[in-house]
Formats: sequence, structure tokens, C-alpha cells
Amino acid sequence: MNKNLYAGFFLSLIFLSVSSYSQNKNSVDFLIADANQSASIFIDKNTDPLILWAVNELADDVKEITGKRPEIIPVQTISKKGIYIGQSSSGLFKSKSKDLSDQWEKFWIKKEKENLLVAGSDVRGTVYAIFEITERLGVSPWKWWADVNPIKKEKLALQLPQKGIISSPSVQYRGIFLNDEDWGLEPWAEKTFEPEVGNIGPKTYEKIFQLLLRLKANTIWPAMHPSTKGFFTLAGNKEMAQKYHMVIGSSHAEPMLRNNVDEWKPKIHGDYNYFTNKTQVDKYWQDRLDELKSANNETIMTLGMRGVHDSKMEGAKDLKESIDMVEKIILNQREMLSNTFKKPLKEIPQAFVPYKEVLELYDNGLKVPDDITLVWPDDNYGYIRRLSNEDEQKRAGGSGVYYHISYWGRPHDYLWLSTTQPGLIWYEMTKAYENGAKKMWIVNVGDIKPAEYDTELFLDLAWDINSIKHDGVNQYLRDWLKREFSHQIGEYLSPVFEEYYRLAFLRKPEYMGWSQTEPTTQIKLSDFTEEECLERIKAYNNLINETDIWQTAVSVDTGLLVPTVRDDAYFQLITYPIKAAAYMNHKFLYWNLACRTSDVNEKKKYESLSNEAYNKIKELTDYYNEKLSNGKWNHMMSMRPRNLPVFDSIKKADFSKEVSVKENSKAIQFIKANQFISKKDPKEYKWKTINGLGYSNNAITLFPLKQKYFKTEKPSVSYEFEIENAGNYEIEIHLLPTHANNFDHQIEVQLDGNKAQLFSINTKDRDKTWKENVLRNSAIVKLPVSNANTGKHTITINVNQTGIVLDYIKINTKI
Ligand code: REL
Repeated sequence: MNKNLYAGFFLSLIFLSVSSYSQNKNSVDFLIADANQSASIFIDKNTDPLILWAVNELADDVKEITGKRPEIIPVQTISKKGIYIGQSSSGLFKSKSKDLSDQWEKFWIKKEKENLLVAGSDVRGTVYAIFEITERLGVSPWKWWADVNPIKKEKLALQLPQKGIISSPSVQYRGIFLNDEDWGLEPWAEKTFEPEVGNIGPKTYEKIFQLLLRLKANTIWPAMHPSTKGFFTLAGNKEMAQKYHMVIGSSHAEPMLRNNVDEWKPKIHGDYNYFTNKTQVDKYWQDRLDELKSANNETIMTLGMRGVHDSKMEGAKDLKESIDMVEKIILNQREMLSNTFKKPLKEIPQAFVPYKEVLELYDNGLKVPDDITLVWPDDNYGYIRRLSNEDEQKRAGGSGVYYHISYWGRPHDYLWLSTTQPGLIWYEMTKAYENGAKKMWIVNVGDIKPAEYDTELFLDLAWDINSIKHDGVNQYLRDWLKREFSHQIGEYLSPVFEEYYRLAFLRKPEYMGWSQTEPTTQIKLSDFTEEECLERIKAYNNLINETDIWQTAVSVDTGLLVPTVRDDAYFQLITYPIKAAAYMNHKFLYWNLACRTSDVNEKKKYESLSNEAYNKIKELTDYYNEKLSNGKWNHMMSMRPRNLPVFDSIKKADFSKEVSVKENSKAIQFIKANQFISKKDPKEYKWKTINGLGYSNNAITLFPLKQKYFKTEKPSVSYEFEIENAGNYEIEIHLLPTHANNFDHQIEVQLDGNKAQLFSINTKDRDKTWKENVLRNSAIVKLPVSNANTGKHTITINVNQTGIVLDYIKINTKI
């Protein structure tokens, strides 16, 4: 774009922004502060300390924006004009808030006469209401965690719908799992933020809990890797959880809130083996319960047993023995719980997480008592392995999900950047909810940074599953960018971010070396053709340019700069992820080109471009750690988590190696799944496009998402393509590698009038195909077409059930 075009583009953005700001007929404004005054905040004199803390946060936020801090005044009744905040049980609201009584974390905010009334059904509900207000005032929940500093304004008003807001969570327990923190969160806490403790201690947890409350979350699975001290072993951690009303749970490998890696001492306790060492193991669990009895923390107990860390339970000879033993262990654990807490078991929140091999036990008959929440895991790559069936949906304990946006393990870690496509999170979590997963959602966020956007998206869905519809995923991203930077930047950058996620959907930056881990293999050439390499280099170049625009002369000319106070936020939320992903791609793609060419000069040029890209990643990472926000994030960003080969400079690989790559097929057509020419929707079901999902960005599936089989009338979609030269072709249908409870997703593909062919598309466990599928986010069905005539052809694809997601179709020539 040249300068004039930019100017035109920006003018239209300004017009858009002005017009969207002016159409607010259905809303009311409440003035928080202007040049002369600021509203006072009135609270009950018996206000709970956590609500009081949140009220003070609100007052501080207002002060940072306007320079005026609202006065906080304890009162007994509503009289003077101002903001009244409290729990529904407080004397302030009396009969006004009957609709909130006995509700879980519900709140309302409304303007009544000249006052703003803010009531919550309980402590957390009231706190969430307060943070709903700060966010509507433009304060990012990431204010501290990503330095999204408030932008000064003289006049600050809260805009509300006429009827006010009533809100309550879709999912009861919503939280994060801090995991694989060895290269980010832990060293940062140890060396930068909390050196006095030298670990993830109460000061760090305090900041995390504050963030979670701003994000309307309530649950933590604490960090648990060997570099980290067990949560309960550090003085002040559990007290901090109590102060912030955080529910403490623990991961699939840590039953009874024990952090085995740190707390199980083989020299003292012996083997972590229930077959041979039951007494010690029982005592170890009971000790934690005794400690909790006096501490009074809110908890969710993970039950069952695996190995010490992320491994299978010790001691069982076979599947049957494992199943019998886990059932027995759960009964024993429950007995300990009821004996210790002297409450009916249904009043003690408990969870069972059938992660990795434990799902096999469950699928083979392991019985889990009815009041325990079944927390279904994904396959570590964003595809939920299984959800409750009709019968399981009737269980009293309900169900939930344990989901990953960061992962350590086979086939390859993705611990560095955060690139899970928002459309995928939206699809999988909405599907989970529609299949009854409403009790507990936990997301593995790695080190929190740089997973800010995906974390918030996940938790926002957990709070209000209806806040985003299938066609609203990109709009949501746009709104987020507007809040974090400005209206114009949001408009401009959202397509850039969509492209960042789309390119990573085809291949995450961490997988660009085509290497694997567990066992770790060396990098190798990609599967991309030369043309694909060049296209991808160009696509990432565009992203780099678009990211820089806001710091160039053009933005100076138009006055549309990143607000200076948000420069650091821009670096950590935009510049680092986008450019680091781009340079990682450049590093490998240029290397691929260097290896493929026999022209000596070209080879040299590509080699040096590859090395340059590596150096750029280093520069960016050094800046993140050393300079960003005056060193606040030092040690948070590692450009080589787990030191996997993919993170090395290519010097270590063989540049000079001559590689002849035989390209034996060429794509002649790419059809996005939503470009069908006709479709068949069975009664009450509809094919819809999920925006921001898939490499096509327009994947389609059947709605509603609840599991349903189609026996006779199968839903289908048809596509058309044209062949110019008669000959041999291949049709490649790309589906998302989603899972089915019974491993029985099937599609039938019919070419022209020929006989339809049946394909089963699920994988089991972690086999070779599953590994390939998750690395490329595609399950591929191939259909050879021999002696195809020139002219138009039609492919019809039908599906046997919901849960099958079509991304795109490629027509390849066979060379
Ligand atoms: O992602 C998971 O839940 C597991 O893989 C973790 O429990 C485990 O700590 C893993 O990161 C590797 O050690």
C-alpha cells in the first residue's frame, strides 16, 4: 500500500469508528469521572476483604485513567448519588437482589435513577461484577501481565445496555494449569520477580490470582515440574489462594492435591506403588488432607492414581489389574475425604481426569462414582478425545474438559509461542459444552506468556458460552485488539492475526524442523514444495510488514500510532509472537531452498537469509528479557524451551548437503470447505461455517454440535472442479483430526456418478497417523482418479454423524 492508499484506508477506519460509536440508542451512560469530579463508591461496612480489594482496584484503575480516585465510603443504605457495590446479602440491596440469592457467582450491574448498582450473589460474583466494569472502561485484564497501561482520559463514562447486565458463569469451575514452566514462569519468578523465595511463591501466585479474577476464573492447577517447589510446601501459597478465593485443584498425575515430583521422596516413602506400599501412600495422601482440614481452602480433589509424574500407575500386570486397583484407590480416597471433612461426599468437589493411558482404563470398564466430575482431556493438541455420552450426561458429578494451548511431549512440544487457532478452541469447547461439559474447564497455559489471547478466549467461553457464535470468532479477536490498542489497530490487525493463526494451523513454528520428540529426532527437510516454501516466506514477510506499520512514518503522518503507554504491550502481544513465528519459518524455509538449489550463489544467499532469521529471533528474545518494560520480564521468554533441535541455528545442520527433492504431485485446485455447490441438511441440522477455523479459515461442520448419528438420511455437501487435461489425478480431502467417542467417524465420497467409497477417519492412541495428523492439523482422505476426462466433475461427501469437520479439498495431478 502506498501512502495515499493508507490515508484513504485510515480515513475510512475513522469514519467506521465514529459511526459505530454514535449508534448507541439502546444503552445508558453512567459518568464515572470528568474534569471536575469523580463518582464515589459506597460499600457496606461489613464488606468482605476480597470485595474491598476489588473495589480498590476499580478506584485505582479510574485514577490511572482520569487522575481522580473515587472515594470509597462505607454506608448502610442507598442515599447519596454514586456507585453502590456489594453482595446481594448486604443490607444495601435488601429486597432488590432476591434474584441473586443462592446463585453461584452471578451478578448484575444496573443504572437505577442516578445510581449505579452493582450486586453479586457471592464474593466472587461481586468481584467479577467489579472487573466487568473495569473492562468496560477499557482496562485490560492483562494490565499488569502484559503492561496494557491505561490510556488517559478526562471524561470516563460506563456504557451499559438499557436493562443493565445480568451475568452468571456457563461453567462452574474455570481455570488454568501452569505447566512446563521450566523455561519461563519458574526462572522468571526465581530470578526476577520473587528472588527472595527463589521459586513460584506467594508473590507470584498473588499476581496470577489477581489476573484470574479479572478474567472471571476461579480455579488453579498449580505448577508442578521438578524446577518448581510443590504448591503446598511454600509458605504463603495456600493462604494466598484463600485470600483470593481461588479453588485449588491438581493435575491428572497428582491425586489428593499432592505434588509428587517434589513431595514423594522415594528414599523416605519407598515406591509410589499402591500394590506394594499402600500404607505409605495412604499416609502421604491423608497428611495433605489433614493439613487442608485446618487451612479451609476451597479445593477440587483429583482422584485415582498414575505414576509419580506423567506416567502410568506402577505395579499393575495388565489392564484388568489397573482397572481394579484404580477403582479400589478411588474408594479409599473417598473414605479419607469423608472421614476428614465430615461432609457427605457429594459436597466435596472431586474430579477424575482420564488422561493418556487412563482413558483406556475408563473405556475398558473402569467405574467412576456418580458424583465425581469426569474431566475429559484433549489429545494434547487441541482435539478433545472423548465427551460424555447420553448416559454419562446424566451423572450427578457432571463433566468438564482439560485442554491444551501449550504442550510438552510427543510428537513435538509447542512450549514457545501460542498459536492454537481461536476457531479450534471455539469449536472444541462449544462442542464440549453442548455435550454436557459444564462443570469444570481447565486450560494448560504453559507459562501464561505468550498465551494471553488464547487464555482469555478460553476463559471467556467458560464464563459465557454464548458470547461468541460460529460466525463471530474473528469479530471477537478484533474487539480484543481494539481493547488492547485502539479501534483502528483492532480493525487493521485482526486479519493479520487471523493469518498468523492460519499459517500456524498448517504447521506450528515449533514443528518447522520436521523433527519430533520422545524420542527426539534431528531436523529434516519439509514436505513443502519449492513453490509452497516461497509462498509461505512471502506470507510471513507480509505479517512482519503489517506488524511494523504502526511504528513507521505512515502512522506518524496519520497520527495513528500505538499509544505510547502501550508500546511494551504491543511488543509482547503483537511484535514478538508474530515476528518470532515469521523468522522461525524463514529460518527453515530458506534452509529448504538452500538445500534444493544447485546454483552456488543462490545457495549462499539462502544460507545467509536463514542465519539472519535465526539472529532476529535472538534479538527479539533478548529484547523481551532484557529491555521490555525495563527488565520486568527478564527470564520469561526462552527461544529454546527444552533445547530441542528445532531451535538451533541451521549451522548445525548440513547446508551443503545436496538434496534432490522429487515433487511428484502438483495441486491444480484448492477448494475451501464452505465453497460447496449444494448441500443436504437433515431435519434440525445444518452445515455451517466456523470462521477462523482450519487452513481454509472456513471449515464447516453440522450444527447443533451434540453427538448424533445419521443412519438413513446422511447429510452431505457437493463440490465441483474442472480438469483441463485428461489424465490421472488425486483428490485430497482435508478434515480436522477430531475424535469420536467410539472411534467411528466415517465419510463416504462419491465422484460423479461412481460408487461411493467409505473412509474411517479416527485414529486410536498415539500412533503414526495421529502424530502426522496433529502436526499438520489434518486427517487426509485420498481418492485416486484414473483417466479422468476433461471438463467438470462433482465430488459428494456425506458423513455418518456430527463432529466431523471439513477444511478443504485439493485436486492434485499425478506426475
Ligand atoms: O500436558 C500435560 O498435562 C502433561 O504432559 C504434563 O503433566 C507433564 O508435566 C508434561 O508437561 C511433561 O512432563
